[in-house]
Amino acid sequence: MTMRSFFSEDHRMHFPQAELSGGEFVTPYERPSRVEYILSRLRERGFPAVADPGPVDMAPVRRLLDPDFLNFLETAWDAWMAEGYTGEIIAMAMPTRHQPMNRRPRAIDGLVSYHCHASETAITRGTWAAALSSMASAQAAQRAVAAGARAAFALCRPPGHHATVDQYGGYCFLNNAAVVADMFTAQGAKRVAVLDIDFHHGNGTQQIFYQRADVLFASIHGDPMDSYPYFAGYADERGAGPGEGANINYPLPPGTSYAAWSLALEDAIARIKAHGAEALVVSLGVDAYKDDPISFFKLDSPDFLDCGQRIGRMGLPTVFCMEGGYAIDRIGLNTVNVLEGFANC
Ligand code: 5XA
Ligand code: ZN
Repeated sequence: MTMRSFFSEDHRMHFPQAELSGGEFVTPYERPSRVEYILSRLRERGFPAVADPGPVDMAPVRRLLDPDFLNFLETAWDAWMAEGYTGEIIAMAMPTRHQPMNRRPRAIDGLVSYHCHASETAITRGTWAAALSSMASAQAAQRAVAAGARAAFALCRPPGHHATVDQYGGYCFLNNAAVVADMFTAQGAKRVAVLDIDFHHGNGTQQIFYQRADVLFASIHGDPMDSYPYFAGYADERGAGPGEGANINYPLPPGTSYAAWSLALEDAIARIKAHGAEALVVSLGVDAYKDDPISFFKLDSPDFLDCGQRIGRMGLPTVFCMEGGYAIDRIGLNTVNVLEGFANC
């Protein structure tokens, strides 16, 4: 197995104690131990030792994301502490319809709400550092592929695909996959594709590229009528302006089997080929697994091998960015199955 993986221990700096779920505070599903299962499975299956990514390159991040948002993420904890608060940062009032949505408040509580779209996601003292380290892994994987590797795996934590140009939520702060795709185009690729196979719609990635023709975004996910993020991910969201037709959503119902899921994957693959993508970024979540505690598809572990093979047969230079997956004792197996299927096809 020759695929290289990048990973930073600094992910540990983000470990909220609580997630608001079903009206209760629970230990977050998105927790540091997730990566241990992936690391040990990579070792067991003979992947090369994971490499530390080195420092983040802020230029590609700043090129794509809102400067006020970046400043907010960097300074939110100190501002929260200065207010005298002692708990973790949790957003309470979000900008919504029927009121002007674009005013940016001064108070830290208001800023948190302005920059957040889902209150399950807490910010802690180390969140910014961890988000940067996650981005650093994604960038290191991109550099490896840009330098000629067929593929690389970024073991990103926290994940990224729900983060928009200026909002966090769904456990995501910085959109790793989007920055990687934009790095490819900035380096000269005319056309790139992002394929999101996480159970949840990649609403952040969709938003970032919605008006762009050069980056195709395809996402296979739980129907937002029934699942987070609820307000994006519908089939009629096809992109806008120059990006019209370059956004493809496959919302699928509860109980979806691999037979049905893989039909959507084949369609997405055909669209990526038709787009003429020169590089591929895969938002690799494995929460489509049948026993995932917060999802409702029925994929089984061998299905992830097959999925990896189908993606690999596209023959594109590929960066995998880790996203979700919460059946923790299977997250390693399912993730590495995708990578191994890809590598062995
Ligand atoms: O891919 N996104 C996730 O796995 C997070 C979903 C959070 C739902 N509250
Ligand atoms: Zn997910």
